[in-house]
Amino acid sequence: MGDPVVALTQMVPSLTIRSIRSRAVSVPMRFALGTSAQTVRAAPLLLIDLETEEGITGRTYLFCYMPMGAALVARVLEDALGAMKGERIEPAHIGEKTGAKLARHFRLIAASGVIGLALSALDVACWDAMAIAAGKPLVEFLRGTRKAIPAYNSNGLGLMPQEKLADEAEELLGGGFRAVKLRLGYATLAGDLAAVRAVRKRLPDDVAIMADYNQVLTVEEALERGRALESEGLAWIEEPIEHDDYAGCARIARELATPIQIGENFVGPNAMASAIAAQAADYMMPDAMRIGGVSGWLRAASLVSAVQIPLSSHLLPEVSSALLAVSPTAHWLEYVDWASAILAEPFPVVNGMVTPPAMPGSGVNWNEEAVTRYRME
Ligand code: SMN
Ligand code: MG
Repeated sequence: MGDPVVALTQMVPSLTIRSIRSRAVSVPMRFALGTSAQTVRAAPLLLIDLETEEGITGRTYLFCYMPMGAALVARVLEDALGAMKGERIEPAHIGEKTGAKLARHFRLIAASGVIGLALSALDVACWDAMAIAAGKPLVEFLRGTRKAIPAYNSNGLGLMPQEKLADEAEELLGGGFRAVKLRLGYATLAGDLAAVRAVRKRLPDDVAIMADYNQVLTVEEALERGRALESEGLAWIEEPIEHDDYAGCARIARELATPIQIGENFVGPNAMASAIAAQAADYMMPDAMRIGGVSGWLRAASLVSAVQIPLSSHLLPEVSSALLAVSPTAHWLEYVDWASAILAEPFPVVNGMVTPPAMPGSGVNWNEEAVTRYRME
């Protein structure tokens, strides 16, 4: 099997990296996200403009988890420009040359954490620029078609009192969603069960419910809670334990009938390869901004395709729609509306499905007025 990135050596006008501009915004969330780790009420986003000598700008945004994350990534981008300025952007070059050069630049400090986020974001911005230069939507530039992908509504449904949870779950079906994601990890197993049942009872039977523990359990707790949840019909149980305990995940996946989902914390396709080798999960859901951008995603998609593991996305729905459309085992797109307020073009959800944007590139451009309103200092 050839490298899926190198295989995409299409004819694109040559582009040369000139500068990187990044701006941090904090966008209020309509639904707070109360995870077992912490509650997020505003989305800290870093908006990235990669400018080329040829006048084409590649763009992407990065969800930075906490406001400080945006400042750190911005600092990494400044440093990365030193290694990237004057480099050409081409599919093969971005993976094999510019990407490799950047990886070498950051090797000693390690290309993970905020540095990994920055490198992934740069990769996405480069692919956006290339697709724009070719005059094609990203999905077509990747040799796919603009097909609709099923999306689940991942806004809200954080840890909260049951009555409020059921009301919110119902509200989240607006836009025609037929699936939602519930955060679990209440203090007790009874709390988790009550939350799942409150949502299940309120929603139509055919609406799928995913559940995310955000790594809060031990293996033993996960087995106990997982067994108790077995008859609740969850579509999957996500990150029950520490994300990189693949042996522990494998044990849970083996012992529970409910599918186990992991992947948002895979840093680069090698992490996914290790998880696959360990049979750590039934489903996988890398985040484009940790797996290595478009280049990393394409490699990851080809890894799971070889073993027929269903592939879902994590955050960044606009770009992920194009990535899932070219992934042979595409499963669910995680939809969050956090960037909607600062995007120039809406990213519509129709009957719970999303379609990769039609405009050249990934479809990400800024609503400058909103950017000014939400700018972080
Ligand atoms: C999540 C995403 C972003 C911030 C916090 C938690 C979560 C998910 O793990 O999968 O949506
Ligand atoms: Mg998750």
